[in-house]
Amino acid sequence: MAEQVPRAGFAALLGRPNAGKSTLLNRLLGEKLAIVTARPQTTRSRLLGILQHGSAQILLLDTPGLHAGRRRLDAALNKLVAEAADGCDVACLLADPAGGWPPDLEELRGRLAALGKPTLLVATKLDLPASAAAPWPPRGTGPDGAALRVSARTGKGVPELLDAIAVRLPESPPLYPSDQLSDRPLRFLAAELVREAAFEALEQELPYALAVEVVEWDEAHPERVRIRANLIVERVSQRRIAIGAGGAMIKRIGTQARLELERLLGRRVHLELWAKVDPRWSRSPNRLKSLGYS
Ligand SMILES: Nc1nc2c(ncn2[C@@H]2O[C@H](COP(=O)(O)OP(=O)(O)OP(=O)(O)O)[C@@H](O)[C@H]2O)c(=O)[nH]1
Ligand SMILES: [Mg+2]
Repeated sequence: MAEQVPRAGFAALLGRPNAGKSTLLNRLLGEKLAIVTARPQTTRSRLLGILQHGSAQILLLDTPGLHAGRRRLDAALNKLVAEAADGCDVACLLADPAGGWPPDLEELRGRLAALGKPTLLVATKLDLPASAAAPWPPRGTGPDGAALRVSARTGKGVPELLDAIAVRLPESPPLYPSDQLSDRPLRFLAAELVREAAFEALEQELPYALAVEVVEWDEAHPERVRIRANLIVERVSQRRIAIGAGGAMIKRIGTQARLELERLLGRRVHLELWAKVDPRWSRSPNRLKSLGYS
């Protein structure tokens, strides 16, 4: 029988880069909130998605992938992951089973167990034969985690995952207004969509060194929103790549980003993109903060 007690709380999606956390967040919400790319380390901040499931309000937290980098940005991201893990009511540890069970995830699982946190072990990418064929739950993870398999691509296993999260949340009235989708302002989501378009267009040419800031947002025109954004890179050579021959690259990024922004805002968008050099952006605590990464 369906449970009627109102519940509410935070469910963190945790895992290595590329495990499929952001894709799953979008699938669980039924909306594209988080950006997704084929390259690891796409997510750089904690992103809250708010969802009603039966009588439970699930506050889903997308997080950056756990990784061992030593740059200031890496440290800031891993701190966000640790905070999300410690602060959540239910932890979902995600891994593509085709890649095995990573030691840092096992370490995190141990820490969550010591804290007494309800933990779900979630195998992702069930639609891929290699992932579906790999054993789950991983050996040696002990009996304390409930194990599930999902595909964010097809939606298989998603209702079961939502049920499993909901029953583990504390009894509580809703914590956010029921019509709110996220805790992030549109301006931040817009900057993320531009970053996604840039990551896709630039492929491997600009590995990590790109950030986006929205510097102007003008709704004075009744029919369209005018947005000006900077692509921030660390070197002059990277700026040249981001602009491309005759401006072709930045134009391509702008066109793709504009389509996504129009979908997000439900309005026509005039997007102006500039490429800027800031050699210190990923090392400056203030900069990381103003970009929403810490
Ligand atoms: N086939 C398949 N691919 C998936 C699925 N979920 C995610 N992917 C792909 O896996 C890649 C990484 O997905 P993301 O959702 O960005 O992964 P993430 O865990 O958020 O990665 P970071 O933000 O880098 O930590 C993308 O190319 C996705 O399209 C799935 O259920 N099936
Ligand atoms: Mg992500």
